[in-house]
Amino acid sequence: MSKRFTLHGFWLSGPTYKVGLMLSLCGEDFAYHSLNLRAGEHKAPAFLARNRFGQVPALEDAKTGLSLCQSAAILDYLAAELGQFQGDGAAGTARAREWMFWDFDRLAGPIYRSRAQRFGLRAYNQPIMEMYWAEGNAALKVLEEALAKADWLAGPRPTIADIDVYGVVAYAPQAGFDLAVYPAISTWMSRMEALPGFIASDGLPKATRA
Ligand SMILES: N[C@@H](CCC(=O)N[C@@H](CS)C(=O)NCC(=O)O)C(=O)O
Repeated sequence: MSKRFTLHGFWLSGPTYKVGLMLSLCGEDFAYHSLNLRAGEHKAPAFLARNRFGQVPALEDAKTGLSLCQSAAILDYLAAELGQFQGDGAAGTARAREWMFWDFDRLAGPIYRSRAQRFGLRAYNQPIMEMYWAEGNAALKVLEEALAKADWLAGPRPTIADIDVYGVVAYAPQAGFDLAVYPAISTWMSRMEALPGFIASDGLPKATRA
């Protein structure tokens, strides 16, 4: 049977993982189109028609005919469409979005970029790496303080804010950040990993699947 959602992405991509994790936690089996970023498939006209920004991920929804991009916007859309992992009311929705916007503003850059450097995909100089180190730890400290006071980021239950932020913090060890010094984050990660349908960050398909 054909699937409602097709995720276009790359298995090493954190933003692709966020969307795969959301779909999986929502119990949605999805088709997957793996793009070869080295070959520039994400800049080809066929893909630019799905994502004008030329980046993975993109999500195709066969039910609405929409093709969406930007992982945080996709999580927001899925939460509304599937009625799962939403914040409570307008206030809870706004709180969840605050965390998602903060994530890409403060947390994702230093962690994803430090990881890319370690994987040999980027060649930042020492002062830039030191800046990412300081910025990454400053953001992790903010997260640690929030999670020392509450089990979840935006209300009494897990929301897309937790899924979005988890989709960055999961890569922190590969980026060289030591999560052992952040006990509240580590405990929250265990709570996330215990949710039904959880998939780990290396659990995205490595090839296209129908
Ligand atoms: N803010 C975007 C970031 C997406 C992003 O950075 N994707 C990377 C892969 S992890 C990409 O496609 N890079 C290729 C490029 O930007 O040309 C999102 O959350 O979806």
